[in-house]
Amino acid sequence: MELVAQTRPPEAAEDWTVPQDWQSYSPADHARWDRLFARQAAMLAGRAVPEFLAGLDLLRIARPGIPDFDDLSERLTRATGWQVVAVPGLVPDAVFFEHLANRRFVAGRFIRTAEQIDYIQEPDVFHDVFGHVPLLADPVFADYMQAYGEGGLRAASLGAIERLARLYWYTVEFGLIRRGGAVKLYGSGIVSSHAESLFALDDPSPHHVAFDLGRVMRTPYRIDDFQQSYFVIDSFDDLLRQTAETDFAPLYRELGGLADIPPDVVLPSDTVYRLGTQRHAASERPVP
Ligand code: HBI
Ligand code: FE
Repeated sequence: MELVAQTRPPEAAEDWTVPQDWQSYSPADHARWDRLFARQAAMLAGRAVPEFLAGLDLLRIARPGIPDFDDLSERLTRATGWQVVAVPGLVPDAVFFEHLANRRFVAGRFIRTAEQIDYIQEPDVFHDVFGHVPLLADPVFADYMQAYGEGGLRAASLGAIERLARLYWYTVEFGLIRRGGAVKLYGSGIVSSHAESLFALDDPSPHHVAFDLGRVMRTPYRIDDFQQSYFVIDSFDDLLRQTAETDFAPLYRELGGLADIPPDVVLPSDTVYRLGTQRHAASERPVP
């Protein structure tokens, strides 16, 4: 699932980390962060799962400017033992998993340009810190992320990284959660995107389907447009339990004999919370 050819830049350490070099952000960089932050914070009240909003608060991510990873790590370590470390961009899968397994979240240190405000391919500091870090202050989600890293290291040796990447995609990046009779956002790819925060909940196009581990691992995803199906978990406890209690090696073997399920398809065996119209994908209009 590597998007780019990867060779370690000379300034990066063996584990691919680099200093964040916080002093080198310009006033314009901080202003772009503030603009992104203000827009998302306003829209997420009531849409994001409360644990996400609590994490923003606990970690003081609302303070003006791009967060300093050392400050952030200090607060995060007190909450759940996680740290945030800077990397130059996407890192190889094995490096990524090794950091997660050791409760280190790797974050891009660059910030998108003004032209990229609404869409970027490589994860920048806004996606990584605003999108991912708040939930790492939640003890259950924090354990899930570590378990994912450990599972990744095992999946690599079983040739199953693509399947495991689908799990990451449909939970950590684009997951929805049921809470108090409503569906809320928790996936970082959604909460860090203005347009997808609206689309995932308010647009009638996408399906909302109950999360099931094997089902999700059979579902390819798109990286160039809004998702066609979102998978809805019951709780972070349930997500952690489903993954912790599953022996992945036999599951990978079982799935090897089953066809992929296109992302616009629902199965008779699915619990469908909302059957989408799929109108957005059918219109073939790429995200601007
Ligand atoms: N590197 N910096 C960075 N961020 C990611 O989210 C990331 C990565 N490398 C690999 C990767 N994700 C994926 O392989 C896994 O989620 C499967
Ligand atoms: Fe991400």
